[in-house]
Amino acid sequence: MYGNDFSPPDEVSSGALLDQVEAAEAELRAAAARARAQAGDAEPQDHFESVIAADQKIEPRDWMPEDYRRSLVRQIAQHAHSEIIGMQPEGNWITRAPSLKRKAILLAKVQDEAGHGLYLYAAAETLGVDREELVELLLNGRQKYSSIFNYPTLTWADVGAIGWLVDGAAIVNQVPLCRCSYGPYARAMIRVCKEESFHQRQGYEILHTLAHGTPGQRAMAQDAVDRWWYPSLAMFGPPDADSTHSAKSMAWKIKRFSNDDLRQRFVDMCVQQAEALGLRIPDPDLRWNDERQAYDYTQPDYDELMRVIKGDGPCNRQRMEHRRRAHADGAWVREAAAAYAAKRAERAQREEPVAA
Ligand code: FAQ
Repeated sequence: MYGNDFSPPDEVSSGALLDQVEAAEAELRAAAARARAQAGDAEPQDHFESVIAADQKIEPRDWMPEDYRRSLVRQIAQHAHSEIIGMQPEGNWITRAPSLKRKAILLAKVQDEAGHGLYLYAAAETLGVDREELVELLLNGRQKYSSIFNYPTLTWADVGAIGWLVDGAAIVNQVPLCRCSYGPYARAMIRVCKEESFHQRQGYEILHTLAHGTPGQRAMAQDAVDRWWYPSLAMFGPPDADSTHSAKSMAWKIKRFSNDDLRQRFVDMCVQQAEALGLRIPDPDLRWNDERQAYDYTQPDYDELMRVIKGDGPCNRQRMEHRRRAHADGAWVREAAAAYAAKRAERAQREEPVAA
């Protein structure tokens, strides 16, 4: 079948299918309640804790503490906003990519980031919040997005450095989130991580090509790595001692590793990759520590991280202005989609078969 060459699903039968899904969900809820009663932990809090202790998933239909729900909404929304705002630094290079092939790859990558935003907003919505509400919180500055997207992309090599370092850091951070205790977030992360791996490779390949090109291209690649290294280390958040959410998030198995543990893992991974690229990591104190079996390295400037998070980075204003403008420009699309959905719902109601 090609394009529109298929008949639309029969609305009555899709209604019946949804009824079947609803009935199956109700049966699952009842089965879960029976299992709890049999196990003797009829209290929802006990059930929640036993699910977490057994490394199982909390699902939207399950009872969960309000704090757990709120913490997930905060993290997932911030993550979703990051994917959407994160389209800007690289989107800036789509029209200037050096070849048709590079342009096509970059277009696909930036579109993937939009898709990640959508999976994540959808995961957040299973927690009883509305996407519109979350977007509003971003636009009025009450929710954040990752600090990394407040740095400028000055040359084509920055697209390579973002792929290698920023997507690389995102993978190190997000692979453990595939085992997060909240089912919809964990499942969204599996798909996101698969796509991020491709993103990282394309960045690495851009840098590899530049690093093995003319002296000018090589210098451009090194300059990009010099500028993106420390902001990438800062992506993992404040040091453990200053991390406000880590203790709770780790007890709830939302986060599986601390900010510093993931940062270390990232540094250890990058050293060999930089050698293979033939590029230098801009840290004179980077050296292998035999005792710790890990690299010693210079920490990023956490005061700078806090300034950027609070809105005072090189591109914060520009990023938010662009997002507000894009949101306003898209108003007619949202209105049209809502009108169409209302029309379909009205028609489905009119045609709904009367129950016998
Ligand atoms: N930027 O107590 P913690 C990507 C905030 S996606 C901004 O340690 P937590 C893909 C934190 O929210 C990148 N804010 O917090 C891509 C909290 O403030 P709050 C995004 C930061 O949650 C690639 C406060 O500081 N990834 O790159 C940052 O336990 C290329 C205290 O911190 C995710 O969101 C920061 N760097 O740990 C797309 C992953 N760090 O909320 C396009 C999911 C900390 O109390 C192109 N998130 N803060 O006001 C996480 O894993 C966690 O939320 C952390 C922070 C690790 C980011």
